[in-house]
Amino acid sequence: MKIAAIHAREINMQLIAPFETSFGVTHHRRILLLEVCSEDGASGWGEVTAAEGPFYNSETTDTAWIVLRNFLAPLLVGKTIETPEETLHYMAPVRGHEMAKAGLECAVWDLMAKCQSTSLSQLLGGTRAEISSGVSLGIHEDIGKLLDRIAQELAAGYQRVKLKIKPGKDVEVVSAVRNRFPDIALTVDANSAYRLTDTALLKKLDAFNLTYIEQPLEWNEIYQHSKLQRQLETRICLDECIHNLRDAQAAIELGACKVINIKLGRVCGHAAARKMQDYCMGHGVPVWSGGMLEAGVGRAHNIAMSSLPGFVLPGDVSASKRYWEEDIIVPPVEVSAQGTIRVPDSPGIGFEVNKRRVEKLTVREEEWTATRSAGGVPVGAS
Ligand code: OSB
Ligand code: MG
Repeated sequence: MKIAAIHAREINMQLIAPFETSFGVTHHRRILLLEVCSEDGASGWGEVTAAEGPFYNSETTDTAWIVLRNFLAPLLVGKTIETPEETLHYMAPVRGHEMAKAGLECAVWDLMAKCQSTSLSQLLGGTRAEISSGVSLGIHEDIGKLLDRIAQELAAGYQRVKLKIKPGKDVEVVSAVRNRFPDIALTVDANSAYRLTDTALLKKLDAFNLTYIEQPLEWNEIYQHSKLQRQLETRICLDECIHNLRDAQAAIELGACKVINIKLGRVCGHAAARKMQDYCMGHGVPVWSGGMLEAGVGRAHNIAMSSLPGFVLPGDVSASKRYWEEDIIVPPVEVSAQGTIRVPDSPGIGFEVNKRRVEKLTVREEEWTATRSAGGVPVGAS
């Protein structure tokens, strides 16, 4: 299959409610959508999960656009691809920029699946017809409102609740939630807000029977987590500092975590995610799908990934309506009363991209073709 063009669009979308983490508040999203087109007119969709600012990781919507436009697209357009795994190989000269690469890699997987008239889940080797869904709840000023919100999510069927925490919004909040909901599957996510010197405070969380504590320490630091894990009863789940299979291997060997959150964007796409979950499964480390406040395309890719056998814990992949007035895919992602999402079996990601809605939300678009990139990597090209 020859990649003829890449159509890039930036869409802007308002979140239904602001989402607060230890590193900031998000009100609206600036999302890059990538449509990879083959010579014969078929296309596949990917979503770049970089955030607006470099506060979760170092990428942003704008850095992804530049790197895609000037470096990644030229490496891919005009190439003939037999298997989706080759996509990463072509993009290998570019270091880092995992989320930008993943946007393209995921689009190629969708395209390949469509060309083979098979579902993305099936092409990946997924084994689940439905996946388990949990919710990630932002930091709330008011504990009463947080408790009400949790009650509402549990009533909707969600199987696990994850609370964002930060210094000053931790033990007291978790204690109140545990008191009110003694039996629910409960986790916390610090997004790197603590240091090893906070060990005594973090040990207090051992009292609340949490399924895990997500990314308590530095975003780029595995070793410190191994020191912390030795002192905690609660399992550590790493998110920010796992970028590839080697990071996962190092973290597991060092005892830095006992659970891993896999995000397609952070690990460079489906091929890498699949290898990681396989390795983790072989080492008794449960994994689950994280989320990055994705629109429908990213959400659909997360669902397909979560159908792989290593994804044994509920993910942060929840219903479209928790985020958006109207999603960009049809049908929107829906969650059953049992807290599950059905894995589509129609071709590709299994959801239709609502082009009319996408057009309405688009603030910039460009098409990158082979002609423009003829001559290889246009370093510094504009
Ligand atoms: O750490 O998992 C995270 C959102 C933005 C950046 C980082 C994270 C998150 C979430 C939200 O937890 C997950 C979601 O509902 O998409
Ligand atoms: Mg996280």
